[in-house]
Amino acid sequence: QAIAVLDSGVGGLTVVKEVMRQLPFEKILYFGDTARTPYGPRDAEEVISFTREIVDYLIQYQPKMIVIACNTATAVAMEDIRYRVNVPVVGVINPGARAAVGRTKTGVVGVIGTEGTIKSGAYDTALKRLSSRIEVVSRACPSFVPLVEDGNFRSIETFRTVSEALSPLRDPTMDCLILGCTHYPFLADCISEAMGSEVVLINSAEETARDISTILQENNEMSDVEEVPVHQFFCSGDPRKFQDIAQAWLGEQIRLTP
Ligand code: DGN
Repeated sequence: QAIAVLDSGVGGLTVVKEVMRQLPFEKILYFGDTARTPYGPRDAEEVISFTREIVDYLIQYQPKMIVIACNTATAVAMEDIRYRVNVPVVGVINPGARAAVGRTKTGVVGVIGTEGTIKSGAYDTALKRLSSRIEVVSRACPSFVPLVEDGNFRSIETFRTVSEALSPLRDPTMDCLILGCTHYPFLADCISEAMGSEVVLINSAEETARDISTILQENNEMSDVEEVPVHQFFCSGDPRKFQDIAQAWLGEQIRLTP
């Protein structure tokens, strides 16, 4: 049985990469909704309905777990999906919040994400639930996802766009910045350069993969075959573009099912 991972596009591959590293014998089924990306500007109802459709598709493969590797969908659709399926559902917001609370010394945590994620206030809630002394500074960065979906990670224009979007966030007391969109680790070099080396970037993938591992262990569902499986990828948009980005990011050939 596989772990099903979904996102609005290529962003969830940042979580896939970490699952492959921490849990190399687990088979992954990935769905990237590249035809309907970005989810960020869409209203909650629409994101919930897209997420349901993808989950209904993936569930046919009888996965042992669903990972919503999209902050926008986690923020608005996680509870709905939990009621809909009878396998564990893992999101990316609580793991990212936990990692930030563990790392910050000043207690001032930045959060960047899509408009949908920031508007939902899901990170504020998750961070404040973990620690009442955390001060949250957040900002929506709608220009980032299209850059990533176009494979435009390191150009001068990308750096300029990132730097401009982040300039209002610069705060000398902020020591952690949560990459509250799974697309953003693709832009980590530019984000880090724009924020300065004193700001630690929090990528929720590592912590999410740890949650996945804990749940599999608790349920006694870790793969018992010590062999690297062939993962399966689906996307709703341009297959070539998806494959190029996925292979470059994961550093290996992928099997994309049309
Ligand atoms: N990767 C998604 C997220 O983490 O929010 C959404 C990106 C998007 O569709 N705008």
